[in-house]
Amino acid sequence: MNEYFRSKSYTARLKRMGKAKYSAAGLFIRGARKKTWPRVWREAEMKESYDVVIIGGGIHGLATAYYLAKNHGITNVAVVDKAYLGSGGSGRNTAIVRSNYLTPEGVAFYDRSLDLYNTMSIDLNINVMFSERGHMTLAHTDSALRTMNWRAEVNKLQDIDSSVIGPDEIKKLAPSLDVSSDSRYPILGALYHPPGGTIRHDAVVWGYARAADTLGVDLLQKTEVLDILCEGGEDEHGKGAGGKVTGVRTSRGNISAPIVVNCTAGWASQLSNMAGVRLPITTHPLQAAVTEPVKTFLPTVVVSGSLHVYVSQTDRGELVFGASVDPVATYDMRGTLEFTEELAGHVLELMPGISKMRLLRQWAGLCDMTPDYSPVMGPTQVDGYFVDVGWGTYGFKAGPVAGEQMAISIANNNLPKLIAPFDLKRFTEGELVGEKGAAAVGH
Ligand code: PYC
Repeated sequence: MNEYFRSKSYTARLKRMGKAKYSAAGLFIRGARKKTWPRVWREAEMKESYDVVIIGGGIHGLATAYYLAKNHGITNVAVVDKAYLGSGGSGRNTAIVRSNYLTPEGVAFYDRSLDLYNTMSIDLNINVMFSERGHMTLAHTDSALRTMNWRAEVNKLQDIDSSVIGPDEIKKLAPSLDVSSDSRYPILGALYHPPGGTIRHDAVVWGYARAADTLGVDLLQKTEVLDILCEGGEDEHGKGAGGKVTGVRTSRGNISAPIVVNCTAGWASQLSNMAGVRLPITTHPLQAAVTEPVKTFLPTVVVSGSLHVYVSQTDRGELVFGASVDPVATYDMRGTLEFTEELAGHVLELMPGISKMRLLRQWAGLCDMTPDYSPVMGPTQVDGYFVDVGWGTYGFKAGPVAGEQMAISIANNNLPKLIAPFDLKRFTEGELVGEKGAAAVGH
């Protein structure tokens, strides 16, 4: 367990907040006596109508439900998921958080998410294992270094701790990296972002789910949305611009609701078509892999955009790797040998010393890519139909702020300042928010 959660200050803080803490001894005794664990959330009965139906039981959907209930008192809410909570991108990402983006809009947005991640263990009373271990994006070319300098300047203007460092400092922060000038892709410098790090992604899902459930939100798993019901819209089915949402048709029956929120990843555009709202999204798999556990040797998150790889070491000692999205748009999530070979080759160019480590397994998730690598958020041309989609490879780190801001948007039927730049209209009005340069890897 993280030192912080054993500390007196953590216990005192929980006491002040009237929250209980399971001690390690308590957990052991409970296990030894084979006491059954209480359910973490209810098996809710599906009602015929709700004030808000949220599609997608990942971090975004659950966070939106939680903040609707907690900050706006809107509790007659259902979160529906075709599988189990966290079964999509929320359980398939590489758990990296950071706010060192390229545009001022992106920096402000993702930094609010880091704020929320920072206090999440206390706010949700669950150890999300936030490890603020620092995040380093390597530059191997002059043009990459120029982009790192650009990002550092944009970041500093918003008070984000982010700067460009040279090979000596890089070596101190991550001694296993080969910073010699005769390597195949010499490391010229790096964008270093101390507040970045990793978090246990499942714990974030469970924390939001439990908190939303406690506030009265119904979590409906194995409930697939087959149609979004609308009336008054421009097409022959009453969908599209000018219409309004009336509910959803699910695999377990119809639910009526004046507000439906699409918080999905992977199938966001197909779901949106059901409301007659077309999204500029193509869907690509993103593959990741994990090694056997070894003693801790990599203290920071390391990213190389040019070598298409990012890597961090978990608390258990495994290395978790990811790459860029697969080049072909598809919903297929099978791993490929090309990915493994390319990944292994590039990782060894960065850290030749780990050549004996064995890869344990690989997996893939689906990324909904937009033309400018920024999300699409807020109300749409169909009254009552909201979207929180198009996250590309940035979805996990944005979950808390997306939930918080979507809740404001839904409660007030407006577009709060922090997400106004991500309005769907930007694609017709030419106001793109280009975040490709902040991607962990070149896509
Ligand atoms: O943008 O930091 C990132 C990232 C890591 C994995 C996927 N995207």
